[in-house]
Amino acid sequence: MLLSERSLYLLFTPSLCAHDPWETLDAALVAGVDLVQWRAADSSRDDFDRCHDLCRHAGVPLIVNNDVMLALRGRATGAHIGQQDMIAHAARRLLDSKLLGISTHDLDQIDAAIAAGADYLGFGPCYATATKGYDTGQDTAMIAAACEAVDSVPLFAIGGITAKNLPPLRALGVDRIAVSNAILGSDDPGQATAELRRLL
Ligand code: 3NM
Repeated sequence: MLLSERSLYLLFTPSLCAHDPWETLDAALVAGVDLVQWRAADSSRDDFDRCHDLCRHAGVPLIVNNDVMLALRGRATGAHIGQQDMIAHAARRLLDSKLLGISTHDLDQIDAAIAAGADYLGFGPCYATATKGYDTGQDTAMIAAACEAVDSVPLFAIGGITAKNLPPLRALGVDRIAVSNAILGSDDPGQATAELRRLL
């Protein structure tokens, strides 16, 4: 499956799971998560490898947040960086043909990320989210403008997205999302994933 065909991106942080992290990840993969980000700087290499194995068995690419060297050493599919993380051009060079994802928060950052060679973008926060300490979301007009502005690479809307608040985003043009709490914090991660998948 091409990256452009993937639309439900799980940010996986074992410590944020309401239940057993590995059962959570497994249930999410079975129910339709089709891209995973390892977002767990404090976790062990064994945990990373376990995540990697689960994703590989599911045929789902694994992206490492903010650690290009782990992405390379750990044979991940790519790495994701934010605006404060490693400089995008350096990450692009180090990753070579591996995927590079970049978080963006406005149209200038979108242009810069594409110019730096991002393979996909995150754009947010769409809503307030405790996961990253954002108190408010972007203007709806800004979210629509971001979706409209990007057609050369996939754009994943992110930040506070749940099954309840996804439909208005869909109406703004959002067709790919990245989530953490909506799945990891759910009592039934498989059902939560299936519901998001249905809404996409
Ligand atoms: N980045 P949840 S929002 C990691 O706007 C992250 O760039 C964001 O987690 C951005 O789905 C966010 O629990 C948190 O809100 C996503």
